[in-house]
Amino acid sequence: MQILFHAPDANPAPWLAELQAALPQAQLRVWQEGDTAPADFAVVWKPPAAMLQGRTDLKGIFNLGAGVDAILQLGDALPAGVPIVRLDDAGMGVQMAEYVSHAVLRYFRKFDQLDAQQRAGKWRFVKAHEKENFSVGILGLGVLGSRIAAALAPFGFPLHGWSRTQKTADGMTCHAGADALPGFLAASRVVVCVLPLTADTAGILNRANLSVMPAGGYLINVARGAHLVEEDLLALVQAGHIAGATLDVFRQEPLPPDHPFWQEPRITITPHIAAVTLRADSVRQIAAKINRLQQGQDVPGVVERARGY
Ligand code: NDP
Ligand code: OXD
Repeated sequence: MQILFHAPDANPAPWLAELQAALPQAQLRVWQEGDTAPADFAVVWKPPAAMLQGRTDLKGIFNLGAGVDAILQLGDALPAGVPIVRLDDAGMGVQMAEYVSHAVLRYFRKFDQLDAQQRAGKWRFVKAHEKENFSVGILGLGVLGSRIAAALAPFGFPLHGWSRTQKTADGMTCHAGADALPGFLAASRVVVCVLPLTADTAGILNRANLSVMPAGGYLINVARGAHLVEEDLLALVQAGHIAGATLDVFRQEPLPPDHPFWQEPRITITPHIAAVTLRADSVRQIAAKINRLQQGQDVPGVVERARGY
């Protein structure tokens, strides 16, 4: 079994060693420009078109992340009929739960204000927001969105969720489809975006939609930078309708030094670290799926190309 590897931001050596240990029968190689020798599987992050074009010999392409926007933008360069398999949680769910819980609680308990008071040497009582009016809405109720909802549930915030197909979940009001978006937004004091980036969801965090949120709303975007129209958020924060935001993803990454977000204290910036790809968990998951595919069995996490996730 031949496996191609390509992950430009990672050191390939430990990946190859761990994949080899998990799949002793495999022969692994880092893909190089011009390599068209046969292969059975590819393990990739942001692959170039030349790596995958015409490779109908592949039995599966494993994406080293949950989001598949970067690979799907290769369009017709992707070999038809070859399953593209994304990471299903693989240790990202708990990281997302930690990140979003932290951001929600920080805003709810006004820790920014408390930090500023400490820096100024002030001892002053600060009341949390009122919980019954502090509803949290999650855009995207898939693998990561449902893990975030489960982490927030014990705090007792009214919870809302929005997805393409209707869900039911104890303790959460579930909204589905484009027509239900305004009702979801109007009901969500805090909006957490954990949607895949698709033609339908690009730019969804725009002025019109963010304006539907209650005054004093707060945005947490852990999905993709292109979900957010950045100048619209800035205008709404500066106008006071949106109280602030915690953003992990941006249209341009790294965020350019002259980007106005850096100068806006109500916007908290993190460098796309909400949930990182964990090597051991990912290797375990990919090896198990390769073994299943080799035996002709189905695997979870196969991307529906037409729907974009
Ligand atoms: P899933 O595919 O499991 O879940 C996607 C959810 O979004 C589903 O509930 C789906 O609805 C919903 N959805 C998709 N399109 C629409 C639409 N048009 N309208 C309404 N709902 C829609 O993805 P994951 O939870 O695993 O990951 C989500 C995203 O998180 C990734 O695509 C990636 O961009 C981002 N991510 C960011 C990371 C970071 O560090 N910042 C790390 C990992 C992921 P339905 O259930 O009905 O299909
Ligand atoms: C992912 C990411 O999609 O790291 O997994 O953003």
